[in-house]
Amino acid sequence: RSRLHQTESERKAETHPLTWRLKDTGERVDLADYEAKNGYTVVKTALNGQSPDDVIESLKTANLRGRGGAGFSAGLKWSLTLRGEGYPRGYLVCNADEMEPGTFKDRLLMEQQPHLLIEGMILGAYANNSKLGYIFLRGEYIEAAQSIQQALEEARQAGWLGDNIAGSGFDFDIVLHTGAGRYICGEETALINSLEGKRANPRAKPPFPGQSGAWGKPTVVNNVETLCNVPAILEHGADWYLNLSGDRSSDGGTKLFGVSGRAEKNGLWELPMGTTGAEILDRAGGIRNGAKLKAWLPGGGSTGLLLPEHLDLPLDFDSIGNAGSRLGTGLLTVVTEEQSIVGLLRNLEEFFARESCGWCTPCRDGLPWSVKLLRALEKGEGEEGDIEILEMLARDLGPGKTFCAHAPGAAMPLESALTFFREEFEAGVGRKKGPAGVETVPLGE
Ligand code: L3W
Repeated sequence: RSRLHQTESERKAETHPLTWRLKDTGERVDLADYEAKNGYTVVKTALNGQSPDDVIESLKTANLRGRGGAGFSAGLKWSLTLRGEGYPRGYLVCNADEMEPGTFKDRLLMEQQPHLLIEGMILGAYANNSKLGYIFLRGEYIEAAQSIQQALEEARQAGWLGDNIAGSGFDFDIVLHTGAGRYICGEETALINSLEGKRANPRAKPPFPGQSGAWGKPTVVNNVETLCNVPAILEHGADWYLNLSGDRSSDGGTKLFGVSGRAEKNGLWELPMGTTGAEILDRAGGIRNGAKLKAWLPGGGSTGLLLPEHLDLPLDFDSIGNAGSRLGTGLLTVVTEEQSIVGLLRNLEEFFARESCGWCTPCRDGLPWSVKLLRALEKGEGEEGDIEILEMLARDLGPGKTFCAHAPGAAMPLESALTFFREEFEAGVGRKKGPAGVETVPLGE
């Protein structure tokens, strides 16, 4: 079970839009619990009192940026969808294919609070003129699937899904679609192909899904956490939401931040956007067994490594981007001095190589090549020139060289590791065994 390390008394409706209704026991918040805490009231008021454009305007003002990792403005995405007379109604798709290494935030939301997601999707569908929504869920998330399925039944029976929702004349329902557990299905156009029953290869963009997505119709794809922010923004207002980050970040709002790897107390916290890595690590009780921090990934395996000196940066999209990495999913992976950076990269690149769809050559052939070199360097059996090839791969798998963001995501930790920890790679050249005293520990322990 995903762990939220904030008690009910710490979480308030005024400051914790995503988590204030959760129970300390981690039990699922059912419809009765959810409605008792104001659940679905904003569906009634928004669908009867606001136009779709009003909803979109609120999202834009709140500066809600995509929580899947890319940080694209949700309001802008919604405003770019084809709409109006003559256009067929499209689809709203929730990207719940959470598989980024070290990331488990959406699982908590779906297992424990599925009605918040459904409420966010109803509002999203209203704004985008969609009659049907899909939740594309990672296949291994069995408990989340049960939780969502049960919540969908409850919502239908209560009239929150179906025809004429809250007497507004708006019809909407949601289909839960479970995937087969492939990372590439989280790429929005691969997800759409998979939903259509095709092989999950990404499509070229443009056209963006908002113009031509599932079955050629306008399709909006949003991450779980992004959609879960929508009800509170409409209930309390865009300015309220923006101010939740105070002067920590101009991004506004809160974020589910988390820690995994070698911290004392791995888990999740809902904190203002712009909270620093140091504060989050502090909440996690610091590094396990008093070890020393060597590096950290700010938001999953497809983000660049940062150093201890970066811990005081505000964790938001621009600050982490300016430091040469990406906020990504905002779930930190802690790497200590005893761990091998070459081993860490070998582990990550094995994952990315395995999860490549194989559609374009640099990704299909480049990622296994990096794995081969990293395995050799880890064993101390690397050859002269291997590091230069890895540098070339990090460059040639970068943005703009491949069909989708998969290979550029894989290149990011590699490039940063070669920049910050080159001596560890050099130590693996021409030796018969790994560098003394450096232990290799896989991620995801
Ligand atoms: C209309 C335009 N729409 C961009 C839309 C686009 C998409 C969104 C972001 O993901 C991230 C990376 C990792 N008109 C538009 C437009 N859009 N320009 O905005 O697009 P983009 O291309 O910036 O990124 P992306 O390919 O959607 C890349 C993260 O994904 N990642 C993995 C994440 C995994 C999880 C998970 O397991 N939960 O999140 C891997 O790279 O952080 O930043 O909707 O259509 N002109």
